[in-house]
Amino acid sequence: MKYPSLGPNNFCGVETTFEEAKAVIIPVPYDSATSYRSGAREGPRAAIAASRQLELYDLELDANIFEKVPIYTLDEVAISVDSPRKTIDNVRKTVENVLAAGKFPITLGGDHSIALGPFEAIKKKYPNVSVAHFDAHSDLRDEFDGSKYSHACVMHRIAELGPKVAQVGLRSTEESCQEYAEKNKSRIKTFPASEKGKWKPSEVADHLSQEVYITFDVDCLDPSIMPSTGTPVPGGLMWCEALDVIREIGKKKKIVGFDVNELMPLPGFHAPDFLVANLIYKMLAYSHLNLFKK
Ligand SMILES: [Mn+2]
Repeated sequence: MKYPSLGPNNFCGVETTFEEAKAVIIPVPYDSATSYRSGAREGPRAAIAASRQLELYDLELDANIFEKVPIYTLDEVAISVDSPRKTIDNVRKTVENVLAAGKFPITLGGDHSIALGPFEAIKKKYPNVSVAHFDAHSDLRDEFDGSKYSHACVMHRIAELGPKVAQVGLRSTEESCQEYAEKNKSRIKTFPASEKGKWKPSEVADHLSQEVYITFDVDCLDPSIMPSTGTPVPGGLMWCEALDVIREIGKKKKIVGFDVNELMPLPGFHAPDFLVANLIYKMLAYSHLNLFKK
């Protein structure tokens, strides 16, 4: 006798192979570079578990997103507690393999430090790539907690590789970060959460080069909808506000990969986990808008 089931334990709970996939989920259960509350290592598993409840048909795009962009979920990347750099290298190599196979990489943190891995791989393939950075924090510190690879340093590590950066939803930073941003103001542009409504999504897209990598720290969102994160800050973007920016980037530019990080699941509170599953699914669609008629 057959019982109804949620399908395999992968993103969206789908029967799929690596060969037929257009997009690949890369789970990275790592949170040793966090500065406040840890637990983001549980993020990928929680997001994947929640994603199995997604309705694959999307009302906005009038299409089954999965049918247009089949997704395959890789095994979790091996992490190292010896040094963040070793974990980041493992992530970079995995993303390089996914890119070499001609597939679209989606890296799931884990804390934000891991975003350097996919960006290094992307930058090698797309030298002129720019970065749309969604976050409550600037993450521009050169060093934190005695490490250059703290999650508070990830955007400094990315920015020093030379891309243009749009920081969206910012509301927490400190002097050295401000000085660094000011020194590099032709490349690094801030779209603070406190001024939302004053800047337009199109201005974010216009600052970026043709190829765009998105790194999305879920604490960019307001803690009322995203309490499940290690360093929450009040006054963030709401769901539709964040989607409006990503959709605009997808319309005007070519999104070449993204990561979603810093989901720290709270036991018994599943709405934020499901939000992240929805976010990934929407970002996947906005990264392939040419495949949809709407
Ligand atoms: Mn953050």
